[in-house]
Amino acid sequence: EGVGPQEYTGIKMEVITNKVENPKLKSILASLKNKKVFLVAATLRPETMYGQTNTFVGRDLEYGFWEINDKEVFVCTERAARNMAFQGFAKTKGKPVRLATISGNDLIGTAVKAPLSAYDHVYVLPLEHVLANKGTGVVTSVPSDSPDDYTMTRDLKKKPEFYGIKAEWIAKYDPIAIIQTPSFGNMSAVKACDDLKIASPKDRVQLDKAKELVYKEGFYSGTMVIGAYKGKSVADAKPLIRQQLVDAGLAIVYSE
Ligand code: A2H
Repeated sequence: EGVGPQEYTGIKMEVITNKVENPKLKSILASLKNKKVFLVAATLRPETMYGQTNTFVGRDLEYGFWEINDKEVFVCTERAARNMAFQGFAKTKGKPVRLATISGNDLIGTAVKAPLSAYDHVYVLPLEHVLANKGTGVVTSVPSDSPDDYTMTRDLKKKPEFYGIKAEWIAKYDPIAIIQTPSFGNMSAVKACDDLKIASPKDRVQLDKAKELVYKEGFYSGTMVIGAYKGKSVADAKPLIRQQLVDAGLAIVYSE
């Protein structure tokens, strides 16, 4: 990290308005009338969107509702909105327009559409180490291929009451096989976490090891086993899937 700009894909996860229960979110959505509202999740791995099981936010982070054009509102941190505004994602270049503000805590339990996922909709869940100064503050969760996502969703399934979530927001959302790898099979994060005996999302040292192993294996030796580019290498499929998402209006590309 730190060398040159990082190119992120912002995945547009539309809020399913008629499923919203949180009163604060409900009243904000009512004030936005006919606009579509998207949580925008920043990922370096757009080809893994087939395996999304949920989305993460930081409970204590502050999220803005940013007017992108007459029809669309993005939900992300102010820092990300400023970045995006300079890259053409704002009505007036460089000038983000804030329509409302909400805490991550009030986003938890929101049902959102998950582009490309086998699951019709997924839920917003809490993650402790969402960094305020990276991406959009919204992180898509792919437990099959991300050790962080796997250990966190496993813990949320085990202890929903401890985390203050409804069990149904994650209980039936199992990891989906999306990438075949030579040494970790088709659930590389699950295999690596088991091999390294990672017991908790707080086991940072081992998790960093697992992340490195899984990332190298998946990205450089992996093959897609799902979707339009099934059979292609992950490295070849990545830009094609990113473009497919952008063309469908389901993603944006931005750098920081
Ligand atoms: B990646 P880098 Cl399957 N705080 O997406 C913490 N983590 C964040 C974040 C934030 N504010 N914003 C994005 N991220 C995560 C998918 C994925 C990712 C897979 C495998 C590896 C992986 C699904 N989660 O990243 O520090 C996002 O998770 C491994 C590096 O900028 C994003 O891509 O390199 C990645 O971290 C960006 O991390």
